[in-house]
This record gives sequence, C-alpha cells and structure tokens, in this order.
Amino acid sequence: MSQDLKGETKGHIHLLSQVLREVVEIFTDLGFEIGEGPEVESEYYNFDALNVPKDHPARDMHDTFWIANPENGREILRTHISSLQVRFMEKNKPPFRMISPGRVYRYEATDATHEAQFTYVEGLMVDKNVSMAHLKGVLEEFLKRLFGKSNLVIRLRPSFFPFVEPAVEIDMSCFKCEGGGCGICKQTGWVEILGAGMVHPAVLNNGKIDPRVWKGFAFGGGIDRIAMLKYGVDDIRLFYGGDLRFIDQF
Ligand code: 2U9
Repeated sequence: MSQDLKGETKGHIHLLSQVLREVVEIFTDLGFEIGEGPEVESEYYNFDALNVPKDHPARDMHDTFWIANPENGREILRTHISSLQVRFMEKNKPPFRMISPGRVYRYEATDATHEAQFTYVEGLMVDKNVSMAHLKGVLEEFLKRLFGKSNLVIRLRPSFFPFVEPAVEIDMSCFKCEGGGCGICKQTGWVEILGAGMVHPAVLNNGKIDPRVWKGFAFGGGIDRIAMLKYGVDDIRLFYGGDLRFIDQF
C-alpha cells in the first residue's frame, strides 16, 4: 500500500501474486487448466499416493508440519502440490493438461533462500504418447515467455524424485548474461529453475489411470525463486515479512 499526495491509501497486488498470475496466464495460453485443493492434506495424498516410501526422510517430523487430528490420527500441511494432482487424476479422464499453484509448507529453519512456507506451481500433462520431448518443449516455451527471452534454452540433468521416473532437474540458460557468466548464474551460464520427469506408473495407477495406455510428464518449481531471479530479490523472507518499504517497490 502507498499514500498519494491527498493522503489516500492505494493497494496493489503483491509481487508473488503478480508472478503467479503471469505463470498461470502462460500455461492457460498453452492449454493447461487450473486445479486447486486443500492446504491441509492426508498422509495418503501427500506421500503414499506419490510413491514416497514409508521411511523417506521427507516424512520426518523435521521436514513436515504434522497436525494432530482427533478423528483420523494425523494430517499434514501439504509439502508439495502433487497431492492435489492425484485427486485431479481420480476425478478426470485423460487426456488433460493442468497446473496447480498454491502455498506449501516445510518444517525447516529459515534463511535468505529457505522459508517454512513458500509459493509453488506444479503441472501435469497426461496423454497417449507423451514423452520427454513434450516435457522439454512445453517447459522451454514456458520459460522463454516468462523471462521474455526467445533465445532461452534449457538443459536436463538426471535427478531423483519418487513420483517421477526418469526424473530431471532443469537449468535454463542465464537470462541476464546469456552464457557469458555473471553473479546470477554464478559464472556458469546456467540457472537451476524447475524439477520434472515422467510420471511414475505407480502414481498413474493411484490416480486410477492405466499406465499401459497413458503417459504423463510432471514438473514443479517455486514461484518465490522465479520472482527472486526475475526481480533481483536476494532474501525470500522479504516476501512474507509485510515490510511496506519492500512490497511497495513492485
Ligand atoms: C503427480 C505426479 C508427479 C511434480 C514434480 C518435481 C519434479 C520437482 C522439486 C522442486 C523443488 C521439489 O521442493 S523441491 O525440491 N519438485 O522437482 N515435482 S516432478 O511431479 C508430480 C506431480 C503430480 C501426480
């Protein structure tokens, strides 16, 4: 909020919401629909349905906010949005393309690049012949539009997430120096921006989709990180601190 000369107070959209709207607009344009769901989730949807092993460290009390529920034991403040996409698969027949933006929670110490809450977007495309080529094409196009660089390219690095196989981490060519080397890309020419992969057959099964017929790619990434990169913000905590001297700059 800011005051004009007449002393009237004007509000405006918070930077994170602005960036979230931009992301939603690009994906809507690419034919994706939007899914929404609860921030308090069951252990089944947050972990089991997503092929996260029972003894996975992410389930640890130190990574997840657990909530005692007298009726059904315990629930979770969702740690990602994939849970919602399992619910979406149960209710919708493929083919479909969807993204789900929203707030997620991790039980961790905060510093300049970590918050206990952050804003996140995940996407899922399911069709008969979906492959890594579609994943690469869609995500490169998304990043080109988001950073306003038609010559932006991405590279995929092998990674591991239980809900996708193969799993990749996606780097984009640095939007600032275009490969020359600068502070943003730590002189490497590449900036890590998203995680992605082909949906694990067990996860499709849990969503009542036959993995012998349908394939899917999925991705996830932090809106906070995108906003920090794009607008040169060096501390994630500023987004949630409510300091108008920061908020009013955008
Ligand atoms: C369904 C199946 C798979 C969503 C995905 C990622 C890869 C990913 C990371 C980003 C930063 C986790 O917090 S992080 O470390 N996320 O890399 N997320 S694929 O995969 C899905 C989603 C829904 C049904």
